[in-house]
Amino acid sequence: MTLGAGRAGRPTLAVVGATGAVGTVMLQILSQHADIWGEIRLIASPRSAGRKLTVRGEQVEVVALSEEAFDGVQVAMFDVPDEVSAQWAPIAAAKGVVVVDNSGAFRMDPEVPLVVPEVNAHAARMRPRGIIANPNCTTLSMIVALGALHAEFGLRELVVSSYQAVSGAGRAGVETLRRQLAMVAGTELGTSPGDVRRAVGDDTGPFPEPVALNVVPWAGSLREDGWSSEEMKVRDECRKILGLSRLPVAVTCVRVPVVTTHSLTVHARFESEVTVDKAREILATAPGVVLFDNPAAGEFPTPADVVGTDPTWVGRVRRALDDPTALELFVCGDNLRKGSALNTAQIAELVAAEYR
Ligand code: 2RA
Repeated sequence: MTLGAGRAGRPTLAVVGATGAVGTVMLQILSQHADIWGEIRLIASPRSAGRKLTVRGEQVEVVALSEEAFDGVQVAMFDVPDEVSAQWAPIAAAKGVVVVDNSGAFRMDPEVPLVVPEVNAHAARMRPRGIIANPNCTTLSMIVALGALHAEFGLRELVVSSYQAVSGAGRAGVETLRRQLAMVAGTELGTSPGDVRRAVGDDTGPFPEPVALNVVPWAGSLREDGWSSEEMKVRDECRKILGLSRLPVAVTCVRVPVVTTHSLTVHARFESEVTVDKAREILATAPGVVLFDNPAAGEFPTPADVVGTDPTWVGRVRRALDDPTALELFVCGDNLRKGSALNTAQIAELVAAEYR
């Protein structure tokens, strides 16, 4: 590819998994953000090699994942399945590449920092394995707002329910919802037990139940005592990012018929009494957060309006009725932007700043 004028001497970035759902959003973000990179090399599985994708207004040919593909690369963002990251991130890191990994392979590794730049940017510099992990999208959809409140009030307990969009389950999740919506559109379904299930058939895609005209109290795979992997991720990741290793966290993850943007209800208990006014002031000024909270005017965040935007949107800010130390919030965040690609890009940009 041709380097644009003035890009010489800047760090080379590799995007591994460039053709996937998150990779596609990543290329948009790289095209929108300040142009800090030299070459941007696009890497994917051998079957995608040779495809041309547009980034920064230029056509770039995708190359196959191999050890040589990392030659001359300073920073690599990985948006690939856990097992691919587990194999290839250490290979890239051994060549001196700083890997920003968006899989679950390294998030809880004590030698791998789990970074949200607005909350714990400092952690990105301590990376003994040469790998920095990006949190899961459900954690990321709320943690910027929580981090700001924690810095002021001191978090003591978290109770969360998620309302997760189908794109969290990848392209297959989106295709499943769209297919099922087409099957139920214009019908009177949703009025008797099992009528939706019979209409959409046995193929429920990546979900255990129909997702159209429904909510499904499940995301991820089964862990001990009935918890889901997604619920455990939220708990473990919040603890690690906030540096609160014993924080009590209770999570229920639910899939809803929304294409993109995860929502969460949050009950957050703090060290001492809180006021809504102070909480609103913090949220209104926290970088990366938008306070959108005027219920009298029907104003609160919803996925339909938040999708495609970068910030964490917060509304319905209330003090708990029975606990003056706790707040209730409704939070929305685009799971493909801040929940994935954007946070990964922000971490990579932190690392790139070290090369200046
Ligand atoms: C989901 N959070 O929404 C997951 C994806 N990492 O299924």
